Amino acid sequence: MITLHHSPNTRAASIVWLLEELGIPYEIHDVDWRRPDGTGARDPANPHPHGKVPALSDDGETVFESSAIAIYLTDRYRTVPMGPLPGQATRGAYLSWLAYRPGVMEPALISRRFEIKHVPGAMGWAPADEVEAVLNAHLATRDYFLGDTFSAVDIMLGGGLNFMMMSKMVAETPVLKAYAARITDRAAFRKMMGG
Ligand SMILES: N[C@@H](CCC(=O)N[C@@H](CS)C(=O)NCC(=O)O)C(=O)O
Repeated sequence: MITLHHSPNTRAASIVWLLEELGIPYEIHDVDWRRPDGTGARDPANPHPHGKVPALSDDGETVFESSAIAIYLTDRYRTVPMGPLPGQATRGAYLSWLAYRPGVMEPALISRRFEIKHVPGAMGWAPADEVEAVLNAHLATRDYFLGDTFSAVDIMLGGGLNFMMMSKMVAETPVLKAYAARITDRAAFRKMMGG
């Protein structure tokens, strides 16, 4: 049985959305975590090495980092194909955009939010305005990150983008607004939101 170490209103929501899209059984294990307002604490019942959420346990294996969890689940569970397998078309794009969320998009936009200066060449991510331009240009010519097909990238990266747009960390453009409406008009998204 899959156990998702989780807390409401965190990045763990993306994994709930993905599990709902896959339609596989899972248990939610709510844990405490260190919140930005200084409340909460690492929970010894959470197997994540930094006490972060999400973390996932499955068949005695622990997976942490949202993108790694997404790859693990979409490779292993094919009830509904939610991402290309090795050797299939768009696998490279799939891995690239999954890595882009924690490696580029989040650090760029969160740094800008906290007014941390971007040092070109030294930081592993790109300036926030450049990230916004890349995302807008990519989504201007396709419905989903991988083209015509909704995939786990639209949950992990697209869901994060939607959240950042709602939090005013990303400028709302007609392209991003239409994309966000497209990816959130889904039963699994509504279930994750508690509807
Ligand atoms: N890179 C991680 C980030 C996970 C993360 O930072 N989660 C937050 C909640 S949204 C957390 O658990 N923070 C607690 C802490 O930093 O100790 C991922 O993508 O899964």
